[in-house]
Formats: sequence, structure tokens, C-alpha cells
Amino acid sequence: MVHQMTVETIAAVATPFGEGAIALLRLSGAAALEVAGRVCRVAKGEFADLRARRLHRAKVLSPDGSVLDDVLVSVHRAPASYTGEDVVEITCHGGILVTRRVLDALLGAGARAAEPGEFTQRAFLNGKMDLTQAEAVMDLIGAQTDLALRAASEQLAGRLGQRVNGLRDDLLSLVAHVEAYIDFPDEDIDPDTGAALLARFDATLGALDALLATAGQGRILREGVRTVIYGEPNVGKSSLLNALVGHERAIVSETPGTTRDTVEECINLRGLPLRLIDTAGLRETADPVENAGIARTRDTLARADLALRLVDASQPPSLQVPAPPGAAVEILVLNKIDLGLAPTWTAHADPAVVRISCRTGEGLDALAAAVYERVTGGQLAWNPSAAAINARHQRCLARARESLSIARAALAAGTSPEFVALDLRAALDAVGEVVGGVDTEEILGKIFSTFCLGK
Ligand SMILES: Nc1nc2c(ncn2[C@@H]2O[C@H](COP(=O)(O)OP(=O)(O)O)[C@@H](O)[C@H]2O)c(=O)[nH]1
Ligand SMILES: [Mg+2]
Repeated sequence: MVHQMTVETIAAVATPFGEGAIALLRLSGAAALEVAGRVCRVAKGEFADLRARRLHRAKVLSPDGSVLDDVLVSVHRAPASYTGEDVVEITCHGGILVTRRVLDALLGAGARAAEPGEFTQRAFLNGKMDLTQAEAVMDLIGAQTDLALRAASEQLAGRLGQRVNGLRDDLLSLVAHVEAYIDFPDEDIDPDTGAALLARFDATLGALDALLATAGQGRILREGVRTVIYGEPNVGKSSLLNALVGHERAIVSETPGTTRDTVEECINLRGLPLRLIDTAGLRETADPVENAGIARTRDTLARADLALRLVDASQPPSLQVPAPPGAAVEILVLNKIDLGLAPTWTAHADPAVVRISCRTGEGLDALAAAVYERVTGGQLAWNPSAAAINARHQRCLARARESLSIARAALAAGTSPEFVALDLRAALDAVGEVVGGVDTEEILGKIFSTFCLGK
């Protein structure tokens, strides 16, 4: 808690900018009570003596002494607060101007405007939470579906941190074991001990791999399944996007080549966040703008998790075969079944093919079911109850895995323990970075700058 003494007191509006019933302002730092006390006049006694964790009525005064607003304040004394520092929260009326004036008064009384995420950063620096929990705060705020929300709150509760700390303990005990041999240079690692050590290396590698395997799911929960609708012009791609979104998001027209740019919209499909992407139809064309759109379609397809290949089933399949979707899972969707099926498609009895009409809405439920099934049913790894790492965790753990494999190979080859220990330590550091064992300014700056103000 040395931190508390050295840092400035920060203030921010924690509720969204705009007109509302109430707005919440937050102050954190050693001088939080002092600053708030200069601005707020409480009904009874002194501000500094206010009972913690109770709501108190107060008047906020402007610099000229006039009353700015009638507010409620609560005081949270260090270390029993969100940030681990003294915290004051002020609930004022939620007008844009009045909120701004209360903040100005606090800034004028000695607080500094907080950077995005600075409150949570302080919570982390004061040991209130590890880095995975701090990141979960933003995941929770940004969660768009129940599954994403559940994953974020598990992470906030420290589940991921626990698993990572388990890995750290394993690595630490391996380091201790290997380094013990450094201190006794005459002693070789005997074959039995060597074999037992290797087995422990393998178990730790397995645990690392299990966590790394959750990266895909983590990305989907945070960013949504990248679902690309593609096909030839005029088959109904934009109509499908609109039907799934529930309103007219993309322009639908009988003129082929209308969609030139990719259109994105997030939907919640049975709890699964889906990032739907409508694309320009694939065909040969001389129009440079349309061609740029088509190039973008191919690019988008290459990064898709799921591709919905749409065809107009009232027409025979054309010879202009669209580009293959790369590595993505694909579902073939026959549209316009209200117009009747062309003979080729009638014969197409594959149960994996979904038949829909964007015009009548027929088959859209079946399509949703097929999408859910393909995403969660093993085609993409999916286990909503488990931890799901983010891209930063993935980078750290991949580095840890690399170092650990090098250490294992060195041990197996009978290399001197010093070298094995060196790579083991590198693995340990990389795993430590996930929970924030090393707090380099740069890493923290990157993480917390993505936060909302006042959080
Ligand atoms: N009959 C029928 N027409 C459709 C259906 N879906 C789309 N259309 C029509 O097909 C044309 C092209 O649709 P659009 O969504 O712009 O196709 P896109 O070029 O693939 O994006 C429009 O005139 C739509 O009204 C459908 O299920 N049935
Ligand atoms: Mg279109």
C-alpha cells in the first residue's frame, strides 16, 4: 500500500455522458476526503468524520459559494474500497451541465482528471485484483450476451487467475527442483529423478495447452463469431442480414452489385454473440468500385469463423463459383424457396443444407439452430463454463510454452541444469505476466487505456 502515499487524487464522472436522472462522480486517492470536503457541505458535522459506507446528504458549492447541487455522498476508507485508496462517491443530478460543474469543482479543489481505467489500474496496483480480474471488468461492461457475461464474471471472480497461479506454482517447483542441482555441481540428475521431472514438465505443458486451447472461445465471447454471408450478387445476402438483425440494416435491391462494402452488425443468437458481415456479391465485373468490394469480401472470408454461403435456389447453380471460404466452417444456405426450387436443388438432399426464404421468414429458425450447432457442437471448440483467455493471455502463454518446451528438450538431452533453469525462469515470467506479476508501465498503459472513464 505504499502506492497510496505517492499518487495524486483522481476524479471522474463514472456514468455515461448525457442527460439522465442521476450521475455518479468518483474520487480516489489519499486526499479524496479532503478534496471532497472542500467542495461538499454536509448537513451535520465535518466531511472528514463521515461514517464510511453510508449515504450522506450534502450540498456541492461552487467556487463563489453558491449551491451547485443537492447530492448524496458515500465515503470508503482505504484499504476497504474498490481502488484500495480512500474513495468518495458523489451522486448528483444527471444533467450534463450540473455534472460537469461538480467535476470542475472537484478538479478546482485539488483533484486531477482520471485517465480511462485509472481507478481499476489503482485497484490492481494496490493488490485488490490481479490483471485478469481487471481485464474482466471491461469484459463484463462490454458483454453483449449471457454467455459473454457469465465468462466475464467468472474471470472477475478470479477463476482464470487461479488456474494461471496453479501453473505458476508448478513452474516454480520445477525451477526449485532443477536449481537444486546447480548448487551441487558434482551431482548428476539420476535417471529415475530425470524421468519423474520430465513427466512433470509434460503435465505442465499439458496444462498450458489446455488454457491456450480456450483462446478461440475467448475471442468469440469478446468479439463475437465472425459470420460472413457470401455468394453471388442478388441471391439475398443483404436480405438475410436484415432478417437476422431484425431491421433494415443493409440496402436490399433487385439490382445486382448493390452492396459494395462490407456491412457489420452484432446479434445475439441464443446467447452466442454473432458478428454478422454482409459482403459484396462475388462475380466477374469491370466496375472498379465493385471489384474493390469483391476484394474486401475475399479478405473478410479469409478471417471468418463461420461462412454462410448463400445461393438463390430458384435458379440453377451458376458457373461463377464463389471463392472458397478458407479455413472457416461453412453452411450452405438455399434462399428464395418461396419461389420454388430449381431441379438441381430439389435433388440436393444433404441434411446440412438449410433452406430459407428471407421474404417469408421460413427456415430462419432452422438456420439459427444450424449456426448454433456448428459453432458450439465441436466444429469450433466450445465450453462456456471454462475459463476463456484473451489475446494478451494467449501471447504470454504461447511464449511460456515455447520456453518450457526448450527447457524440456534441454533436460531430456542432459544439458547442464543452469540452462534448463534459465528457460524455465523465462516460462515462469511469461506466465506471471498474465496475472500481472510484472507491472511494466507499457503493458499496464496498453490494457487500461481501453477502459471507460471513471472505471
Ligand atoms: N422471392 C424472394 N426474393 C428475395 C428473397 N430474398 C431476397 N429477395 C430479393 O432478391 C433481391 C436481391 O436481394 P439482396 O438482399 O439485395 O441480395 P444481395 O445482392 O445478395 O445482397 C431483392 O429484390 C430481394 O427482395 C426471398 O427469400 N424470396
Ligand atoms: Mg447485398
